[in-house]
Amino acid sequence: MQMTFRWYGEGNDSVTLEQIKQIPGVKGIVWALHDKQPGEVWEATEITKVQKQLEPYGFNMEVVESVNVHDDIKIGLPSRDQYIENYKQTLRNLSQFGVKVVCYNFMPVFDWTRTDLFHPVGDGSTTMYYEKDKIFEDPEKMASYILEESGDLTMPGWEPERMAKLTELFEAYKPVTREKLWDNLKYFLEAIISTCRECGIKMAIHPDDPPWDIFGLPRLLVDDKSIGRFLAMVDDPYNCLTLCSGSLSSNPTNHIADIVRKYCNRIVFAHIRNVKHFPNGDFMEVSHRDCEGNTGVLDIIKAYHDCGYEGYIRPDHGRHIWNEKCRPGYGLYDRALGIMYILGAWEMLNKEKEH
Ligand code: CS2
Ligand code: MN
Repeated sequence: MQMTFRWYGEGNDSVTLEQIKQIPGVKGIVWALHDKQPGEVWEATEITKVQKQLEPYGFNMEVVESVNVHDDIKIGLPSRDQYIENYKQTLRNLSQFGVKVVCYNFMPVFDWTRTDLFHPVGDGSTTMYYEKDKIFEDPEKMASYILEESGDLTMPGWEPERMAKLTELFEAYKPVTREKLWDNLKYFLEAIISTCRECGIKMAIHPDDPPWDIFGLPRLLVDDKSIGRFLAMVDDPYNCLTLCSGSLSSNPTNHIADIVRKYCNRIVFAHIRNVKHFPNGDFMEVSHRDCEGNTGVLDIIKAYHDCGYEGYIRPDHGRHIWNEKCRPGYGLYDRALGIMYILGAWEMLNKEKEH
């Protein structure tokens, strides 16, 4: 496996490349052009800027998270074809810079959703929390809460420009049933897959987070069965998965290590996040240490190791510790601890295999 670290770019992240360089084992930066709107072409001149920033540190830029998919593609409007053409052009431009994997999601309207971004844990740290009863009935309220909490930093999937048009967006999604959304995902993938092959870029869909419908909007990638449906729907080696352990394990009936073993040949990007469940269905994000949560982090790492996983991996959300002021889930310290935990387990498994 190849260890990576997500970085939101200069002026858009409290973490610096210099700091990331000092975390053992990190080979690549998971990056994106966060000021681009979904549907816009990422120009080579803009990508070059990121390349120049990473070069002095020797980081590769092989994984992008995310190239966001325009709502018109998800809704299935006639204008989708132009946005798909733009997406293909972005893929061509990215391939000139050695990009191998593009992580994206197909969630309607919102990316991940939490009811508390800085929930006090009791030891001085804070973490992200999902309280079922607190999930705002009014999506407008939800959006303003998230935007308020994120301050000056852009939150992917919660772009203020899109949130300003929330009522129209919800209206536009009204005719989009679950089956329509599946059709629209298939249409999108079938349209871009030959470009992916030409460019040597694997599309790696991120599961829905949380893995259930919210605000009456359907969500597709939620469990073993739906992942199986997705891979069979466009059965192509360039149609792959970002296996986000934490997103899927927010539903306690999902067994992530089993999912890893079953679909390992189509997983190209692994997100390791640990979640603790409460009996009433609420959940909280915890450190990567296995026993702190219910995700089964060690079983998952073992499953990847048994499968001979050679893809990219990164610690996903961490807590906010040691008074760090950072993006929700994306501080330096807890994710660096997560990396040491993952590498420790991995290297021990390597050793065992040698003997
Ligand atoms: C990420 C997702 O922060 C996270 O939870 O794993 O937001 C992910 O980047 C997107 O859904 C992928 O498009
Ligand atoms: Mn993730």
